[in-house]
Amino acid sequence: MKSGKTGGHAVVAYLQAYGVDTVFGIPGVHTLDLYRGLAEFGIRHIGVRHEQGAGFMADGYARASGKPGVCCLITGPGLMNAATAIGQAYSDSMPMLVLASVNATDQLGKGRGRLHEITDQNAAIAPLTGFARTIRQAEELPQAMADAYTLFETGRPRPVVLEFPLDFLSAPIEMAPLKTQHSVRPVASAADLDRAASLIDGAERPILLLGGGTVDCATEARTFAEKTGCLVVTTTAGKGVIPDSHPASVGATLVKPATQTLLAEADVVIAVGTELSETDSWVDRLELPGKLIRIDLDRHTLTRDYPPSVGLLADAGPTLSALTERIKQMRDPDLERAAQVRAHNHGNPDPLGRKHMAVLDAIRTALPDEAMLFTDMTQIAYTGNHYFRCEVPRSWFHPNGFGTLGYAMPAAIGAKIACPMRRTAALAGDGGFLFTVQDLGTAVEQRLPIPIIVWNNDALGQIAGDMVARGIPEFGVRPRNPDFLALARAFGADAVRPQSLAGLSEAVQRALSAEGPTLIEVREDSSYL
Ligand SMILES: Cc1ncc(C[n+]2csc(CCOP(=O)(O)OP(=O)(O)O)c2C)c(N)n1
Ligand SMILES: [Mg+2]
Repeated sequence: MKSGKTGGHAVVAYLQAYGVDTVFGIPGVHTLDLYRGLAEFGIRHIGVRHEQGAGFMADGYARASGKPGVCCLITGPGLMNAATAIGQAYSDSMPMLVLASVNATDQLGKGRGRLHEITDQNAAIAPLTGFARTIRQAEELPQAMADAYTLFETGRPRPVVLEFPLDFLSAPIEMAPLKTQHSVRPVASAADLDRAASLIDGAERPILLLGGGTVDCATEARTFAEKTGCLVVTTTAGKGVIPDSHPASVGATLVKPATQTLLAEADVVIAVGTELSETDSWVDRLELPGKLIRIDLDRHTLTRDYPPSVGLLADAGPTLSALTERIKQMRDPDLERAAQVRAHNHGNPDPLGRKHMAVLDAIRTALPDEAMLFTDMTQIAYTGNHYFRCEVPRSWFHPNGFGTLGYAMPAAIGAKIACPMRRTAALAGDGGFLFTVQDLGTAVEQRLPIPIIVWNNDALGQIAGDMVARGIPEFGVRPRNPDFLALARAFGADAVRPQSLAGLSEAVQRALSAEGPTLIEVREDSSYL
């Protein structure tokens, strides 16, 4: 070994060259040489109890910081355990770099029953990624990393899986000088910007619709909205890009009929960084009879399902600014119409919705505007998706597209690790929480002051309701629950069951400055709700 370095070192050297300082994972015999590199380069390693947690943590890390979250996983079961979380990141356009080992080059595809073997690991994971690639020699590494970061930084971000055969990881190599590469995002042509601006100038009832692709351009979006007199709607992923307290905002209410009518009445809709998918509106197709201007970094998303009158393949922030400059006259927004829509959207909740709102209000009171709340697939989060008040982007997080149970707590852990100064909380149902309960171990170990609010109805409540609505008797929707407080304490976490809404706010506040995580159980049948 001339340089004393191996393939594993080269991989980690590249991580460092791209600014990675934290990796989520769990070591195994197949990743020893990667871990040798991680240890030598002093990269922070966050240990998990199950690889799905590593995936969700990397997702939370990315969602909070905008930087790719990185996982280090063993061949076969390690990577497959993280597949669900990789799918969630794919669905919600999160940058994630997954480094996995794979069997030795001369064993690939042979099905000989080698340890951790999948006959074609790359094929098993590829559909959940932007791309998945096998790196057989050191010379392939710079291009693979450059391709990954080009996707993360200039396209619609998706997870990237790089798999490294065991013989590559352990082989001695001559370390070549590291070559990193950063690309620029596409820019709209002046002619297309002019066409879009003239449609907007001619509009009488314009609407700005902001998706998850706009979380880093709150200022540009607001300036554009205020000059054009647009009323503003966001998707769940775009929550907070325009403050919910802004008088022209109707919030993240794409699921609400009054907002859908508002869009149907618009003569121009400017949809930015959104794929307008089923899970954004929960209707098969939004009615958008007016002119549609779309801005997106992804060529396919730009035209899919809702072909635009003008499609701008470009970065959201600079494009909104370029359009703002071209707009000829200031227009006043129809604030009365916005107020009407807001009143319709949040009036007359059903009894369960009322309980959700009371609990969400109590949580909101305890959180500063810039806190981050990670939510799971639970009914209270579905209410919160449109009801919870957000003033800044990257403050409400939900596993939108893939809809994965077990997301909230590990994603909150990853986010808190990415942004330790931002207060961070998780909200999960009793069913969803148990999917990834073991990640409490990581939260305790890392001493993360995260309130984990468990909304407990002792049921897979949404599914029970769906069954009843379809005339199916409840079946398989009342699993026996553990004692959540005892369970949390067994991991070394604090645990409380508040006795009032004020007590809930206090418990959340206390948990935000505790020495470690606190499980806060809120029962749907609490007498105070
Ligand atoms: C991984 C995964 N498995 C199954 C589902 C289907 N599913 C969606 S919501 C839900 C019920 C979750 O129960 P809980 O977390 O207690 O929330 P509640 O609906 O009771 O508020 C189920 C089983 C899913 N979304 N994800
Ligand atoms: Mg439940």
